[in-house]
Amino acid sequence: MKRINFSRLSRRQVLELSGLSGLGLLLNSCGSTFFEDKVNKIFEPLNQSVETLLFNPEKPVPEFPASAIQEEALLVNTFDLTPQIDPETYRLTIDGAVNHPIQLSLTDLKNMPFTSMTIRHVCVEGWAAIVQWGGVRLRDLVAMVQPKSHVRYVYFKSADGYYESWDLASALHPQTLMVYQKNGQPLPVENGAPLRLASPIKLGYKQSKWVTQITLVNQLFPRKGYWEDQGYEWFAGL
Ligand SMILES: Nc1nc2c(c(=O)[nH]1)N[C@H]1C(S)=C(S)[C@@H](COP(=O)(O)O)O[C@H]1N2
Ligand SMILES: [Mo]
Repeated sequence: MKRINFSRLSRRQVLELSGLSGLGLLLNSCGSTFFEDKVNKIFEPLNQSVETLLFNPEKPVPEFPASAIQEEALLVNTFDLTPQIDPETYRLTIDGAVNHPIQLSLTDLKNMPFTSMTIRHVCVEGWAAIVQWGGVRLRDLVAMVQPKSHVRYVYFKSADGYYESWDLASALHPQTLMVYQKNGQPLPVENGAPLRLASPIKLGYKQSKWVTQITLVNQLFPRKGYWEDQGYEWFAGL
């Protein structure tokens, strides 16, 4: 994995990221509900605390060389209409159980540290493709909003009505990215422009396209995800 453009991080952003150091003080004091405890038991050991996961990133999955990219193999898989989003007015909202909810423009996102990865995308329908994705780490976005201690899951809302939920550990994996680039080019609209999820640790249907809102929550809602609510597995790990 390659990280560049560190110098483009503003002083304010660096301060915001480092503001996490005070997080530990706020944590583990609030009582959790019976339901939450039950859910946490079921999904253990997924439910490590947000601060543990932010400060101790999991090991990366091996990546592929650029020569392995399979340009034609990534099939467009969209359940309904393709939303057309104006990149100028687009805003990504990050909210929920956080101390500092934010709205980011595409320019804000492009000014954050850039990460590129070449990984395999696997669709449950029986096809796969090696793809290069470029964008920002979701963990950097989560760090910016300063999550509360009881955050355990992350919801993603898409402009086409798609929705998804992820466990926190997978969302904070160093190769879980919000991307605006595919195979070295600006992300095409059919693949989720202006911004989509990409990660080598989850099946294709977990990787929401056209993401407009990321919400950090302490428990799963009855609606877990577009395909999950029709019987597909929720965790969908690779
Ligand atoms: N918003 C949204 N995201 C989505 C989907 C969708 O229909 N809508 N399909 C999912 C499925 S099943 C797969 S395999 C991948 C496909 O991504 P691609 O169309 O860029 O190949 O997107 C996922 N993300
Ligand atoms: Mo898929």
